[in-house]
Amino acid sequence: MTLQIKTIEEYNTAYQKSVENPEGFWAEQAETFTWQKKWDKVLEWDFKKPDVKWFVGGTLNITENCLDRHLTTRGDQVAIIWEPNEPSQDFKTYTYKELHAEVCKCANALKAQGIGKGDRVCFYMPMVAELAIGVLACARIGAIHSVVFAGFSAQALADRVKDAQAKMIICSDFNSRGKKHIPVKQVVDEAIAMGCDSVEKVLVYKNGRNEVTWNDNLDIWWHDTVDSQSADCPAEPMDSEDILFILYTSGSTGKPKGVVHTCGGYMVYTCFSFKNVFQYDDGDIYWCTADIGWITGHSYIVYGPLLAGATTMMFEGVPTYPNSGRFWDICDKHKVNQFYTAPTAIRALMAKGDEWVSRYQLDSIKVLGSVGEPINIEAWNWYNKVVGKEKAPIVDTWWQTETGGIMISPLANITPLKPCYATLPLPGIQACLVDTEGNEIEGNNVEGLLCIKFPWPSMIRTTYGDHERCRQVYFSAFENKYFTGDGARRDENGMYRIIGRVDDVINVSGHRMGTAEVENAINEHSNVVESAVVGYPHDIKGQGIYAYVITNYPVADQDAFRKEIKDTVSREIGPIAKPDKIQIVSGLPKTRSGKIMRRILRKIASGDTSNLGDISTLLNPDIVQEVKDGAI
Ligand code: 7RM
Repeated sequence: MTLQIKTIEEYNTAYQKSVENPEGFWAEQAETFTWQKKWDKVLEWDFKKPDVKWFVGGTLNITENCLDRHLTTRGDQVAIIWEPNEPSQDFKTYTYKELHAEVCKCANALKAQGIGKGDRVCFYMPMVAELAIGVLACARIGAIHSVVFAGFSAQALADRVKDAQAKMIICSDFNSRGKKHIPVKQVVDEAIAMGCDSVEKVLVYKNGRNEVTWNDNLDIWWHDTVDSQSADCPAEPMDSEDILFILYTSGSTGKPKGVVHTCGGYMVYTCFSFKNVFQYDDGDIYWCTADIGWITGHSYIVYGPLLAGATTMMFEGVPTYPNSGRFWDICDKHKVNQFYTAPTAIRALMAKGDEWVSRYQLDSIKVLGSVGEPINIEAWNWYNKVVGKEKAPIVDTWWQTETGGIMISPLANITPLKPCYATLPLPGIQACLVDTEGNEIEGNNVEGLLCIKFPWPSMIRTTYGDHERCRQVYFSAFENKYFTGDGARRDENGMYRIIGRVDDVINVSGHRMGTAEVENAINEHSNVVESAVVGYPHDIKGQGIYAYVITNYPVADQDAFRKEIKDTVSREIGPIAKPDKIQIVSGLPKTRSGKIMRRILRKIASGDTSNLGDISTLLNPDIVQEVKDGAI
């Protein structure tokens, strides 16, 4: 059984041990899992390369730990509750036994289609239970899954499929989210037409009633191939450091990168962090509202909860359909004990009024979680009072796609809370703050750049196909430290508050976006010469996207032009990356070396032009007035 810390003294002891003897600490955790072969060495590391290996020489299969291991003790317990978009439609449940059988059937179907260990399989699938089943089926046979959020465009999907050289895409035919019906398979067809030559098969789960275009050479129905398979599939022996999955995420430059996580360490850490942060106890119903297309869904809908033998819920819909009480309706309906969502959803629901919440009992809720972006004090207070009735601790969990699991967070009912603070690092997480020169900032009541100075089991191993990029982005800024890209404050008690990104990454509704990525998309428009994208404070989304655009020739109809820009971005990346505000400018403030002065653009976008600092050294100081005057 995974260690479950119960008191702050136990936390302190565990933390201390994890720093003094990390190998001993994590070996003890790892012992609680099923290994086909035990590791020879707990840890080998070198942040310079970087080269990090946990549980070296060990062999395991994560699905044996998510499924088989539970069959004797909790085979008939519900593993997954699937709640549909339409409240009138029946929900579905899968017991551990049933889930095991479904995963094995799907795994056998993948094998029958020629998928084997090390092959990449892309998912472009809405939140149906078959997404979790498919992901686990890949893990069962050692295929590497790469889930692409089903809100991304065909172009974005094609980019990711090509980068991973995926042999198969698994998708659904259609998808309903709220009132929207999305032709998922059609997007996959478009992506394939963009030259995804590595794809040999497209496996399609039938989720809708309408017809789809069919290519007999490529397409296969899920029900035609999965349903008839045997429910017994041996678990592929995986080295601790074999790749479990790739997940693409945005950075400050260039194309999204494929973050690579490996089998052993990811397993140990996601289970440990899940159990301890949420204080999950047997019999609890746990619900994380994220999409499996993001890391939160990977680690805290699928792997962490199933490893811990929990009952985890998957929700197909959106918080506002059929009305703004939907989340709370689901909490009451399934007697949810731990509820984990994003500040953007909290703010959106808060804006709809308390009456949507007070209609419901919500008496089952024991723990509330927050993830994805800084939570502002208004949202924190509302979540605490109106949803939690001041009885449920809020765990503000800070972590990243690259960290694989929650890094800094209260442990529910154990760590003292402080609004808007992620509080303390989990055992095993050696967080520190550094200045721009890389000197560690000691003591309390300080602010700096957040780094981690010792490996933890679920950390990023590489960026797929480009190890140098991994080194450069995360390990080159400060010697012997992993740099998070976030700025943080440490208060008088050593508690951390995450301030936000210090690089050119913006966080829109908890979705990470590279400003360069959005600029590249905007520049695809034929009348755009150059653009600059910055974030600005947005009441609901946290940050909104503000685009400054220089055009080739004058724009007659500005509204039409703005719509074209938004359409271009939707096509290149997806609707989530559409700029909220677009300002046409004749130039951008630049340094003498030609760098865009984003600091100035950020200030103007946030409506704060009182003090733009020294602009006299700019290449084109005159442009600042024009940009200010035209601000939206
Ligand atoms: C899990 C996830 C990572 C970035 C990260 C931060 C921001 C995430 C919090 C947060 C303040 C939090 N992965 N972030 N959680 N900021 N408080 N509790 O979101 O890779 O998509 O994003 O999100 O800037 O670097 S992610």
